[in-house]
Amino acid sequence: MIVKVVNPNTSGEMTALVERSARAVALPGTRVEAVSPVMGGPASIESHYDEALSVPGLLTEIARAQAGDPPSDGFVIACFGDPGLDAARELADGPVVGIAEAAMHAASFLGRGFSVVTTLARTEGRAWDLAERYGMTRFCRGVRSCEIPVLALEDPASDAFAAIVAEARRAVADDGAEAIVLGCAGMADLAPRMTAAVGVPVVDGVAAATKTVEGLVAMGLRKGGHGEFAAPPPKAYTGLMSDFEIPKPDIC
Ligand code: 5HY
Repeated sequence: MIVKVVNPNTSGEMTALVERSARAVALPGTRVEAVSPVMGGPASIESHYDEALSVPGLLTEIARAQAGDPPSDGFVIACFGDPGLDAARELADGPVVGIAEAAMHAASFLGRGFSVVTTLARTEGRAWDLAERYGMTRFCRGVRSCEIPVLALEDPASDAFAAIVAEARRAVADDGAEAIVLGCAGMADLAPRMTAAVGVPVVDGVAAATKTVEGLVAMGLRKGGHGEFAAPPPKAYTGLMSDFEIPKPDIC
């Protein structure tokens, strides 16, 4: 099977990191490929504006992989806001899983409650929105941030690890968290070291989403052809968006 991991920001370093994290947990027969949008997009996603403008690039990569030879069997959206998840599910035949969705569900199997530790405070609201959307608020004890910009996670001088560990320890002490959800794809490689440092399971959403997609594909499960996630209706798109036109199906 082929699992396509799409990092919706344009950081090549972060795309390589999420690919390593996904490949580290994939089964021997699973081919994992990670991409960033060829058409471009935000260097990192730290606001609603960034997130909204990362979606066209994300959807282009889903459509490209869907039409690939061979086509990808499933998709991971490797950004903690799970941007464009519903639109991607309309486009893709195979399962599409966001890293926030997968990490929260995985953490809910590991204890009575988890806390999310993310990058900037301004993204905390989005994490709460997703916890609500996924029915995870009864498990989510807290959403915390450590004011480390996404791209600073890649900079050893930023001391990001110490700051994230400190916030996770506060989540265990003050929120009563029995598991920690990492709130950014750029933290994917920190989970094992953080689990040792914090003393509770630390969940990397990239790994959790890769295993979830792999499991769904292995069970032969994919969306039905009807309902909310049916293919988008044919429609003209104009101007700079004309490439997103949904062609009428060939009825021959
Ligand atoms: C992410 N941003 O996972 C989110 C994290 C965040 O570029 N990749 C990003 O802070 O929202």
